[in-house]
Amino acid sequence: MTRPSGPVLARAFALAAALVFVTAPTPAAAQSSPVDGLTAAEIRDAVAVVEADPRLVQGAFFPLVKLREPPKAEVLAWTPGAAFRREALVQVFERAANRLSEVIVDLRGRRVVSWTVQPGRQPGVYLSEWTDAAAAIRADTRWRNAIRGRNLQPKDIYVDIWAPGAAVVPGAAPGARLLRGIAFYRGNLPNPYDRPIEGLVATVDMSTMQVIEVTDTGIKPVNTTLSGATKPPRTGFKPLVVTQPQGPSFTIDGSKVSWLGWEFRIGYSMREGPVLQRIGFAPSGPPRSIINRMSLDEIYVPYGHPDPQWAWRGAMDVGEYNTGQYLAPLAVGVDVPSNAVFLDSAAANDVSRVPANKRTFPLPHAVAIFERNGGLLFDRTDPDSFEREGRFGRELVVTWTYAIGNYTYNTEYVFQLDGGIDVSVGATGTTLNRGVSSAAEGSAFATLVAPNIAAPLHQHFFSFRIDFDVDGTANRLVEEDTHGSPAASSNAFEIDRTPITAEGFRDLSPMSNRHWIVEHATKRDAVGLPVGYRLHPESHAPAFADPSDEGLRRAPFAQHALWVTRARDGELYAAGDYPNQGQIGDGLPAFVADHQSVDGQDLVVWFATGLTHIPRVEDFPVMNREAVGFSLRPQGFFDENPALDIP
Ligand SMILES: [Cu+2]
Repeated sequence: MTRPSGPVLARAFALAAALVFVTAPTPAAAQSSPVDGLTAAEIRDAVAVVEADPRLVQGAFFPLVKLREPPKAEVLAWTPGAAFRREALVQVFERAANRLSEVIVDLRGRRVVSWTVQPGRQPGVYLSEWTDAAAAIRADTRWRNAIRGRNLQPKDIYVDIWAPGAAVVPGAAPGARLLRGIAFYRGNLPNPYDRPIEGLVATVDMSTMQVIEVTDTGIKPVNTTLSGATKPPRTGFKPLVVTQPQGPSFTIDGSKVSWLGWEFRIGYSMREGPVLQRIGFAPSGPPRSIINRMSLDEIYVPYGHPDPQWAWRGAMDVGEYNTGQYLAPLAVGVDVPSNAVFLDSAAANDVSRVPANKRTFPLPHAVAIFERNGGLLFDRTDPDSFEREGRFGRELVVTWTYAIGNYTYNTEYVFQLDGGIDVSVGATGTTLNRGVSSAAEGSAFATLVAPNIAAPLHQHFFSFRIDFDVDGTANRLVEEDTHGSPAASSNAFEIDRTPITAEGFRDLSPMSNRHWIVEHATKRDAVGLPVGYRLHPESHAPAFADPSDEGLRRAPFAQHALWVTRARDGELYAAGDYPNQGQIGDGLPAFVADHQSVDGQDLVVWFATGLTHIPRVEDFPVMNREAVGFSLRPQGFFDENPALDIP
């Protein structure tokens, strides 16, 4: 949602290879795998092949370069050491012609496999556009006059660039690629997001680079001072040290992480960032498959303010901005404890025909992996002797953070000793604020967070694509609702189990404790129950926009929390491949349109967790991390508690 300073700075550097573990000793013979993200060298090779093709026009941009993942059948059939397909997807965008092409490059054969024009489709906002769109707005006389009309100087203004979302811009050419700029006072102060300049929005046609609209709905007070008085640091902190004198209990081989019975790989995409692959677990012996692939595939952040300068704002951060290129450099003592091991990555420079050492920019410390205390795992106490049998828990945390505009999103996958996985996404940063003239104005559809500053109500939806393979690919989704059984007895309650046999969607139902189980179609545990994994929602956020709202209609995962589809190669994103200025019906509605059977099939669960953000005064000028998520727990997957062997 704004200019990403980190990647721009990082462009000054070049990185030899992506996915480098910089703290842990690198194994001598790290094996690569079909699901590994592209290395910096592979990005260079892929772009070089495209640049050698006569179809590439002068000045074209590369908004996205990522691994074209092999068909799932090939991933499942692959064994370490065997040969595998290696292909890249390179988006080519011709700015003046407003034309997107998608090029598949065979990295082994160094050749173009296909070059496909995608008429009417828009790539995500790419890095060069942040500066180019802001420059066009800064040069516009109407905009400059609007700034001066507020007794401010254009040089003191930070222009925040946004995908247009649901904006309707009179005068825009049909299908024009648009970006919008909103304004904040920067002056000589850090972080401008607590100093909104209300009422002023400019729209740029990104083909002509002309500002086609400047709307100014009137002058509101502007905060031009540093928010939050400088206070002396709180005192009394004693050192809190985490040490692992013998090193971590996990090992890393290439992209593969192994930890106390767990095994998984960490892939990477410039679109959604790190992707967990091939997740399996068994307390002893070879890991049993649980999930083939899991990623945070889309985010949707709709604002609930009716003001026309706000009604269009609904950021779809993953697909509209390719969040994978905005991974923040994680730091000990800020993001993670001192026993963390880091992973670096790299993303592609969007400018064509740059020198090879500028082709990529590094994403240092893109992923962190660490163990942490899990508190009490279990205890039982003998009723006669009071002798306790207890175990202390331990967790493996895999985490990364996207810094995208005023928000920072932090994702944590927490692996448990008993086969559980807890997934959470945290939002921190500064709320998107507006200037207001009165407390009453600031309290309508918003929270007044400071004098003349209000934070409009909004929601954050996070879609997770979870390609379950519970003990194999033949799976079944079952919905469980709990309800009272007064006919049996006033105290009685029971469970309804409803198999979801066809592609479609399901809604949250906290009042019936609704959760879902992905079961193997035929396998049973020792007592005859289906082998399965339970998905339990930990938060509940129904969309509050009207169903007719254009933004909501383009975000199917905000309409219904759970969708189930057949596992199909290429169906990776809940709002489709092209959500920027996208089309209603793309993504999940299209995937489920023919209602194929998912009964005993290879299925994918798309689960959206959400946060309804009613801002508090305490969220200003920076909000503390607020997290939402869901948990995955074995249900009948094992024949008894799989943590009985914990020492
Ligand atoms: Cu928020």
